[in-house]
Amino acid sequence: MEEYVLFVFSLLTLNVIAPPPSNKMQYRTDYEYDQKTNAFFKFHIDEASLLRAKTICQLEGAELLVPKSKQDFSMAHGLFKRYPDLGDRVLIGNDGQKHESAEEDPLMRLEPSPPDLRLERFGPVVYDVLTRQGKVERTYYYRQLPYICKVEARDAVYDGQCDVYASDYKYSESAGSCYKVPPFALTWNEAEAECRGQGAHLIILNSATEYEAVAKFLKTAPRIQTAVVDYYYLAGFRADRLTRNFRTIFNQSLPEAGFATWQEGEPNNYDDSEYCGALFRNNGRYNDVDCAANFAFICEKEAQLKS
Ligand SMILES: *[C@@H]1O[C@H](CO)[C@@H](O)[C@H](O)[C@H]1NC(C)=O
Ligand SMILES: [Ca+2]
Ligand SMILES: [Ca+2]
Repeated sequence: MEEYVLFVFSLLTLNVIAPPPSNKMQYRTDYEYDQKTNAFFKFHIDEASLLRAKTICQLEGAELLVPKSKQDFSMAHGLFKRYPDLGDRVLIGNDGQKHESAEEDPLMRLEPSPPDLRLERFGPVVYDVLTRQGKVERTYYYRQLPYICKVEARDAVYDGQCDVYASDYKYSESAGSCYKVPPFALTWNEAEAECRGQGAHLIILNSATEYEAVAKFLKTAPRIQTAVVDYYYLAGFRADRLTRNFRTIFNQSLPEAGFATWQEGEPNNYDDSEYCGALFRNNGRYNDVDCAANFAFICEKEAQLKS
């Protein structure tokens, strides 16, 4: 007992004096830690409207960057530097301060209004941008821009049982895995990247037991409004373009993975455009769907073994 107490004590002391490098702060694999701000950042080089940028940051458990401190500006500057070709402005959140208007860029007015501009209906679209030179400017013309998400270390969620950097994963004891339907629809490639970002992967059924657990999970799974149809969920397998052999993201055939039951009449490769895997909401069976269409998807992470 004394030895045990001593052991724990020395561990604690060690931790206080010098945290080992393996203990370094971690969030989603696509976020990076900055010690000076004690926060995680992600530079989204894909261009988005203000509404979409805010939404995506939130879905990633973060917020659209509102640069406040010197360290925020210096971090943003560092992120900018990695993309010399990117352009000179990123979208940022409104800090409530007054800022000079950005110089008018005549090109902006030629761009068509995006569909989700209609959602931003509370007055004129006014937003702040951060320039490469570190200046905050106010803009009145609509334009899609890259953006930066930030989450404070204390707000960066880690689910220890499911070993993922996200909340709301449902643990299934019989399957030994955790599942989540993120609240937005994506293409197959984007969905797989999003699951990976959380530390998970697109779902793969590995046994009849897991199939049953997932069929049950699907009965209460959310329907995603932005999906082209709301009764499929993307899964972690796809077909080779030439052979149409389906393999999982871990390069197993479906029988090797442990479950290979298709819905009746599937895979039908409708319109020769269905090369990606999905499962039916009503019974969990497999279907082939269009890789480029936006569908809901299920991320899976094998649960941590309890010690
Ligand atoms: C996947 O597995 C197949 C069959 O075992 C093999 O021929 C192929 O090289 C593998 N692909 C990758 C990317 O490892
Ligand atoms: Ca699985
Ligand atoms: Ca199909």
